[in-house]
Amino acid sequence: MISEVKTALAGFRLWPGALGVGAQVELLDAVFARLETAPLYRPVTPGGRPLSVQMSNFGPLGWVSDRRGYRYQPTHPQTGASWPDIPQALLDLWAATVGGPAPDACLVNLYRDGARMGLHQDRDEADLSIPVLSVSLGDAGMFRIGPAEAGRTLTLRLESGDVCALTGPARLARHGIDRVLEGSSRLIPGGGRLNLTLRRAGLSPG
Ligand code: MD6
Ligand code: FE
Repeated sequence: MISEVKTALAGFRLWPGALGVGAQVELLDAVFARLETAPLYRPVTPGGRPLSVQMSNFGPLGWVSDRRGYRYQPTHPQTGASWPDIPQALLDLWAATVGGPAPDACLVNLYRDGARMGLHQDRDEADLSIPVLSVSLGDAGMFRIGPAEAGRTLTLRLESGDVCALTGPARLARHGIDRVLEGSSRLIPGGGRLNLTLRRAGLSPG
C-alpha cells in the first residue's frame, strides 16, 4: 500500500511514489482516452492572457477560466459537451487517502514547452473544508507551497507517481509550479508533466 511521509507544513499531506509504473501507465491511458472527447485547451485569465498550462476536466464539474472569471461548470467551453467521467483509479485513490465526500471534479493540467503555474490558492470550491488531492505524472515539477497568508514557502520536487493533498490548515495554502524538469521522465509520449487534481467543487450531499 501507499505510505505517507511527514511534511513541514501542517495539513500538506504527501505520498511519494503512491502509484507504481504500471498504475501510472494505466492511469495515463485512461486520461488520454478521455482527452479525445474533452480536448486540452489553453484557458485565458480574466485579464485575457492565455495560461501556459493546457487544461481539461473530468467529472460532473470542471474548472474553467475566461474573461468572466474563474468557476466550475458542467461542460467543456469549446465543445459544449459534458466532461468525461473521472477514472475509477482516481476515485479509489481519493478513498484510500483523504476519503470523505467523493470528488465531483478532476482538473487536468498539462505542462509542455516551459509551462508553469504561478502561486495561487484553490478557493473556487463550495466547501473549503474538503481536501484537494493531486496526482503527478511524467516529468518532475518543482512545487512550491507556503501558508495562506504571507510566510516562508518550501519547495519540493514532485515526481511521476507522487500524490499530495491540501487538507485542513493547508487547504488554502499558496502553491504553484515554478518549473518542470524536461526530460526527467519517459512516461508521456512527447514529454511533459501531467497533473490531475481531484476536488469536491459543488456542495457535498447531506
Ligand atoms: C500542479 N497543482 O501540481 C499544480 N492544487 O501542477 C495544484 O495547483 C494543486 O498540487 C491543489 C492541491 C494540490 C495541488
Ligand atoms: Fe492548485
